[in-house]
Amino acid sequence: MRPPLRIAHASDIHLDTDYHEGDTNLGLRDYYRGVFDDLLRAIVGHAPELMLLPGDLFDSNRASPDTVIWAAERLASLPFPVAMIPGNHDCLDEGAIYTRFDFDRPPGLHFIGAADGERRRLAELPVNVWGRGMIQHHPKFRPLAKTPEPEPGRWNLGLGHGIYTGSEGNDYRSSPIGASEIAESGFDYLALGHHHALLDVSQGDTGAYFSGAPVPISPDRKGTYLIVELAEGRPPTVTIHHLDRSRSGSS
Ligand SMILES: [Mn+2]
Repeated sequence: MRPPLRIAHASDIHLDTDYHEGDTNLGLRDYYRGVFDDLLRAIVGHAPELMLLPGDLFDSNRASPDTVIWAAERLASLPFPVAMIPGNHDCLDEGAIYTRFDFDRPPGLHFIGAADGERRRLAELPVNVWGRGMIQHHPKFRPLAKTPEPEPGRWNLGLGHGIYTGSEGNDYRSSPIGASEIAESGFDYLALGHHHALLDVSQGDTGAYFSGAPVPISPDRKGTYLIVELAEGRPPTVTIHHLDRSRSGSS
């Protein structure tokens, strides 16, 4: 009998959008940092046991070293572990942030970047987290290819960053994620990133969501993140939460 598990799921923060050091766009840098701070403060308030961050923490691999270290310190100081993968904006291509700064080193931070996929068995929780590191956002990259068999007695979670293609293939899209791949994954919960709007793509027994981005995607839509409750013998309970820091006040 697995104990209940509370997870926070947030994605697509895009730190350092249009900021790459210097004095230009400092207001925009600080706005995105402020949203990230709001997000982490709100999540801490839910007292989750684990946070999942499926990609695009940074807007590009040109994010400033200052912001990269700032973000790593924020994540490492949380009172629960964080499991994360790269997205297309902070992918593992040449010059990647994650090859310059090891997000897997700070205690409590689990960066999964293996190109063939890797299952991380967390020591601190009865949880396995699987993910695959994106090198290039391309139709040949399948974020959910070759997922492992679920391990009995543990919560089996997945991370993925890509485009949901539904049941009709659409394999010309970059980083396609098909409905059947979700259904066959066996994950108890799959945390997805890339779509900036919240989207429920659950299939079969697998709860699967795009959390949406914490930065509002339009003036009339607030930013979002999810709190997911897993308990033996019932589907995941997913609660949508909103963030609404406006851009006014940033230059
Ligand atoms: Mn993306």
